[in-house]
Amino acid sequence: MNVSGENNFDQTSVNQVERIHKVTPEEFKRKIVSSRQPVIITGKIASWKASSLWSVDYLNTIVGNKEINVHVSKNKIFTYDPEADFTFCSRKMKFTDFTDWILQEKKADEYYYLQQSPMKTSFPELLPDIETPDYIGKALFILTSLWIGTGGNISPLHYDSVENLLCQFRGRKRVLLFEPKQTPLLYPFSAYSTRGHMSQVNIDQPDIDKFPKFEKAKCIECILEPGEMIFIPAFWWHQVYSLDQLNIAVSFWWNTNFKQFFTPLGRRSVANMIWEIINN
Ligand SMILES: O=C(O)CCC(=O)C(=O)O
Repeated sequence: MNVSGENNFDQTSVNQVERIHKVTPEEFKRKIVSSRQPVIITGKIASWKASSLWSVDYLNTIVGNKEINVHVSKNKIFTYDPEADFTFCSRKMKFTDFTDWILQEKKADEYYYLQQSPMKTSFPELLPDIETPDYIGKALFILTSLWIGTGGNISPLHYDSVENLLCQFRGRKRVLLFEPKQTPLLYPFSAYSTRGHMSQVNIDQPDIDKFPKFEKAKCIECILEPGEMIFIPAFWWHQVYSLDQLNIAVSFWWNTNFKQFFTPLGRRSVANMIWEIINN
């Protein structure tokens, strides 16, 4: 594996993210969720108002200059800050100042990402523009989040213990995915820490002396285009690069089948959750 320049990983046996056009809810459950493989679904979000309406001008009109909370990074990698007790470093700003900043596209000392902002509480005015995909059972649904940022933003390698449909409305995203059984090669932080679901490896510049097994890691890579949604199964590791100046996405999370918690990574995640409950 080339570990020096651009990350150029070996591919897994699956090696491609399949694109499927508008599957039915029944097919989604039977073929996609049960396969435990990431899949891109095309054609599903084209009819949502967000697909045609969500320009900066429209968002400024609807959201206005209300105060929002954005994550801050000096190097465009948006992760927990050791100096802020391993929480995200964040800043309050007016929504319109944030969108102005995005459109300026200039080099800066710090960069901003509206990352995983819960829509119900933070952007209820935008909820009429989207639909909860009919793939998600009402009883299992957890959270809808809004993501707005600029090209170059990186959400570093982590897994979530929930099923995820990440829907892309503006700009593209490059998504690297590592299947759960690659976990020993990805050096997660201790399960007994806030970063238990994150990898210690900077996969763009891996320190192979410190993380030698990472050289054997294999991933699948895809570009998520506007108008597409990607299903990221619970416990798949993912690192996401925003491409293009304006990047807008919405993610939908829902509970996975309890059987997933009996896998090695599932058990690790339960230990991490218990640790978090005890320590919060
Ligand atoms: O889009 C991103 O930057 C990251 C998305 C992600 O990690 C997620 O939806 O779980």
